[in-house]
Amino acid sequence: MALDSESFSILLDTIRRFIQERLVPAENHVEEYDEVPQDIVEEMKELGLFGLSIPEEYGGIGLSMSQECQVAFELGRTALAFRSVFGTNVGIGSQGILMDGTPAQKHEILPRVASGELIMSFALTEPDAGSDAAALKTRAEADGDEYVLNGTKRFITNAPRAGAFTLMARTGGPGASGVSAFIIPAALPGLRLGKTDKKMGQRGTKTCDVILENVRVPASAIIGGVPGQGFKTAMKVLDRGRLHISAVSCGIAQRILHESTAYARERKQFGKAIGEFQLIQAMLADSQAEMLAGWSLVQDVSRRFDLKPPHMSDPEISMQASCTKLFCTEMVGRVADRGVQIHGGAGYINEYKVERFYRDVRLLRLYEGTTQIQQLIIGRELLKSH
Ligand code: COS
Repeated sequence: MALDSESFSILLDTIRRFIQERLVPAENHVEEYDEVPQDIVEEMKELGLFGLSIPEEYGGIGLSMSQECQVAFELGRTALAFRSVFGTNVGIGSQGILMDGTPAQKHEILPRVASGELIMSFALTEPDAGSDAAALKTRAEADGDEYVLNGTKRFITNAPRAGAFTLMARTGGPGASGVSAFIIPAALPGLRLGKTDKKMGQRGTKTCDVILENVRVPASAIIGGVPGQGFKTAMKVLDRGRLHISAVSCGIAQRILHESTAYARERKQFGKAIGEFQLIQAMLADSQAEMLAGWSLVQDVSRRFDLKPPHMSDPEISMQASCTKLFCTEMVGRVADRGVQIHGGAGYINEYKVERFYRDVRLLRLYEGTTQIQQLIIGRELLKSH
């Protein structure tokens, strides 16, 4: 699956223009009011952004992974809250259904996801199960041809906006093989949301708890209709998500470099622009080199990802996706830190964009698997295969 190269290049130009003309000017609004304006959300729907990764047969644009990463790079060049509005529809919220869903599930859900009519969110994390995802406790008890769900999901991105969840719950015994993935409509009796979380950064993105108390769904709500497959579905979804997040990391690194270079050119000390000092140039140069290394890695691994069937997992590619996330998210942390350093005292003031980007990028090293989880996946695979 991929968009032909001519249409893709037109799409990329359109998205670049939309970012420059509509999103960048709205960054201060998002920071101040902690929300993405609704007129911008409507424009995102018209542009097809909610359906970037959904195949054309379900009403989406049908980008390949490497094309999606190029779009994610562009979206990284503005406040990360904008991407988050449709990020779960493009990635972790929808891809489990696309990879492992039944034909009926795909036909029912994906066209609404692609149009943006339905916001899908991904509910894996719990109060006692984060990195150790297979330890999740939310129970789904079989009752005739229904399941009854009880438990709490935590830090769920887009839950306050979601119309439905791809939600992992335990239908069997302990460990990964006891987990099933469900499609859970948000409006069901017994499902409620916690208070919206107050976060360090990424103002305008919304996360909260999802609490399930005797929520009933038909057995047909299990993705693919087969219990016990949900952990693998979640892992496959995260493999792709980690590449997407890596591309976003490179995009925001590029933006921070842009802000830092502009400041270094303008700001004068000791009678000249600070950019003329080699110690400032060294910081800019390190950031540029590292950003380029990260972006090359994303492009290479996303192309490899596209060579395998999208619903199949390949331990080598999973390992490479983890290498990419590890490198790119750590890289943008360093780039943001240097960005603040180049700005001096101004870098600590909210009016300058690097202050908020510094806070925003901190999350990239945490969600969709911490750096330490990526190290663990890479280490395990090396020991298995060498
Ligand atoms: N694709 C497909 N299947 C996978 C997979 C992948 N990427 N990774 C693991 N699996 C399969 C394994 O092959 C295994 O299947 P079998 O039992 O048939 O052999 C099963 O899933 C269990 O895998 P494993 O034994 O490796 O599970 P662990 O509990 O040891 O944990 C980690 C694996 C730590 C890698 C996993 O829990 C993880 O990624 N944690 C981080 C979760 C995360 O990213 N959370 C962020 C929240 S979402 S924003």
